[in-house]
Amino acid sequence: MELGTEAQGLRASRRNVVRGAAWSVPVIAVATAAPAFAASPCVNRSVVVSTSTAATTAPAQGYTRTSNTAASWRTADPDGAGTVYSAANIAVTATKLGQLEYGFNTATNNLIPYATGGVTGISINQRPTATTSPRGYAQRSETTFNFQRLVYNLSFTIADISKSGSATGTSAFWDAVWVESDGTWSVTTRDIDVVGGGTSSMDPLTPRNNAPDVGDTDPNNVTLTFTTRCTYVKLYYWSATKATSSGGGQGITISNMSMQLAPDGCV
Ligand SMILES: [Ca+2]
Ligand SMILES: [Ca+2]
Ligand SMILES: [Ca+2]
Repeated sequence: MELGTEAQGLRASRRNVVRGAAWSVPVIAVATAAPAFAASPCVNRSVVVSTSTAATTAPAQGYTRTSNTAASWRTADPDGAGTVYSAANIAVTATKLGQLEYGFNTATNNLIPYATGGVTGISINQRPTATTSPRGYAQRSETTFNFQRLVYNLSFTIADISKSGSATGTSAFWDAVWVESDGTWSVTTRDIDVVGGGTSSMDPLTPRNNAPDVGDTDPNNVTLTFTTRCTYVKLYYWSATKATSSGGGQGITISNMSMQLAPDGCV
């Protein structure tokens, strides 16, 4: 492993919390003539998104990685073989700008599934093309999750928003993330080491200056929860350090994604 790069093993050891599926209860209007057990129209149901590819029912749910720049994700079907609800497809695409390449310890491990220690998600991994490459927002990846139908109450965790080095020394990498979406969201759970609003390139989610995360046991995770429906989430990810020290590979994991889906025909 290069000096100053992040180790998957460190991230694998961190504790994380799995969010269980919370199924909506159909609302039955007692005082009306609604047939027993009939769900109200357009009642959303919750689903989680797994990176498991061991689907046993068609259409398969799970995660299919094509390359560093493309993958497809599919939720569970909210009512299984039932015909009221359908699963949602999520197209994942990545681009990069500046002197940056995909992967942090190998050039082929961007958008890799990550399912360890109770976390199911995908990792965004990148590094400078050379140790002397500049750092900062101009050298960034842009990863988009396009939901191919409206999703409600989206929630996911961005895990391992970290930096290398000491509080006062130089850093080989310094994670910084800006989250763009057509939905409204807020940070609902935040590790104490993570600062920033995450709403622009000038105010990213990032480790506070005196809290390098390498080697500690805090996960430096944040959980985002949406209060409106949305159709996409775009993550701008770069290294905020101005240093040009050796290494510089960096990664974050998008995990524990859950959402609600409307019945077919409802919006
Ligand atoms: Ca179904
Ligand atoms: Ca990281
Ligand atoms: Ca921490």
